[in-house]
Amino acid sequence: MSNWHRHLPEQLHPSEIELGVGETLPAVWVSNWQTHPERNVIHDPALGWISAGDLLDRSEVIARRLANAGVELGDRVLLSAASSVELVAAHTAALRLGAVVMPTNGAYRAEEVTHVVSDARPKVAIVDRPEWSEWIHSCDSTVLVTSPSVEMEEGPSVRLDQIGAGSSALIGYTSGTTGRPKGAVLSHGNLLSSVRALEIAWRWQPQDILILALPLFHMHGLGVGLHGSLAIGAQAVLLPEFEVTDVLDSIKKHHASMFFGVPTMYSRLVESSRAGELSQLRLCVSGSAPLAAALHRRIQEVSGQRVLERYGMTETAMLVSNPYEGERRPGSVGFPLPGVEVLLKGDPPEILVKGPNVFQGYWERPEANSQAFDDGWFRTGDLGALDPDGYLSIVGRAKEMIISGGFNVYPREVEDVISQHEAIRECAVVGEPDEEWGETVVAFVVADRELSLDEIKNFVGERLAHYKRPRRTYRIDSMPRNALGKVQKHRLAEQSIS
Ligand code: MLC
Ligand code: AMP
Repeated sequence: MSNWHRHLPEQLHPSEIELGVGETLPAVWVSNWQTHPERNVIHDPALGWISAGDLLDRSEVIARRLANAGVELGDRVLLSAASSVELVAAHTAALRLGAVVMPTNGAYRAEEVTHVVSDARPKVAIVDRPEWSEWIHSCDSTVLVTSPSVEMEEGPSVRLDQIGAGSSALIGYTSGTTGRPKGAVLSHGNLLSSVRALEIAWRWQPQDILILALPLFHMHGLGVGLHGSLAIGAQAVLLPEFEVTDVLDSIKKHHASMFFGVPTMYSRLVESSRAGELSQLRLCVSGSAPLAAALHRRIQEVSGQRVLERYGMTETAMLVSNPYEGERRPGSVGFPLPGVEVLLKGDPPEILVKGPNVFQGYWERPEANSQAFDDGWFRTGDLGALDPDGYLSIVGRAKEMIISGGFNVYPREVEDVISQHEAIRECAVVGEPDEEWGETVVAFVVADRELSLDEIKNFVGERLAHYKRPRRTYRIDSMPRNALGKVQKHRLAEQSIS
């Protein structure tokens, strides 16, 4: 299934689509910056607007510092910080140097940080949390740890923008059934083709101003929001935290035209008495988790906005989107984006994809790679259904994963941690539907003694990112198991709870 024409403006034929797969992100960005150095590109609350010329200079200076520190083509650079102009300059500098950026969630705790560091062995880590330095050095003392301003010695000028479209750009960590995050390697061609497809499908223009309150360490904020704005030569207003008032104030102040968010953000926005101010935007996009049809309708009621829901993944960037023109169907994710092909296979039908956006494979995981692909098609682990007129809906997941507020939680990872608690004999973690978070993490435990929720929450919170902590815990007498001894998660709710 492709149906790309559903995304195209009337005058554009599918054969004329140019996804720029032969180019790299920095080549496109630098060309924009050099053409219009006076244009404002990024705004952050501390520095205000910075111009394209300024970003060009900043990225060059930081690239020189990274090179002087020994970063070479193909070396990894870990990046984890609140959104800022400095972070953008560091990110663009690393890519211009040909390094591979590892965007890393700032909520990670010691074990999560050491896992990604020992897995991908970055040469430099650019982080804004002081405790990370010790965590990183505990597993690799050779990593140079620095802050987002990259205060390091400059060194002579270096050759930048030398890489090709097939070169790796990002390693995005994402789990899977094993519970240990794997690095998804995306090339410049993968990321640029996805942005170009969105440019066409969403009519993204240089005059657009995006309010970007998503963190810059995941595909949504980074691969869509930031990379898209820079490639199109548009503007992005960075908000280091999501606050309803800040988002609405920024829309007004900057005469913004777009907002991208996860469903939890929209559920908070509609609660505001000022939600009607969203009507000022040209486009509101939702993704990373299912947008409930009722919330989709509620947003339209209070603001007139028909939110455009789209579907993506770390491994594939953006895949499927509702159309800009025509019906944006609540509960559906729409049609494959230009360049992307989708196939439903198996029973229940799993969504498989092919296209220039599909990643290069998992970092140093040949076995995971062979399981991830089926005859050249990438297996998303999501279950799909097609409406008779071609709209795709995500109806479930073949993979065991909870999406809470747009962040993925893998039950196995949380179970492994809870099981280490001295009083817990067995545990099972599941997702429960939740109006604000979409799903929320819930733990069922068989324990030797009475345990408070806080005890388990804190135990997990010390070892894993805050969003992986259970919000509810039930103590049960025994785990429901099948004849083979496997825990039957669907029967957990029936257990007598003490
Ligand atoms: C924060 N908390 C969460 C949480 N975020 N708990 C569960 N799930 C989450 N996602 C916790 C806090 O630690 C705190 O706990 C409590 O909830 C309330 O915090 P808050 O201040 O209200 O939360 P806030 O910081 O405002 O965060 C909410 C949020 C954030 C929605 C802004 O979660 C967020 O930025 N989500 C976006 C995730 C994202 O970018 N996903 C893209 C993945 S890419 P306590 O105990 O202290 O009260 C992808 C591909 C694709 O999926 O298709 O895009
Ligand atoms: P991640 O691994 O963080 O990139 O998350 C990717 C997963 O998020 C997908 O496999 C889907 O399960 C889910 N996802 C992304 N967008 C949507 C959406 N619009 N509706 C439902 N699920 C989504």
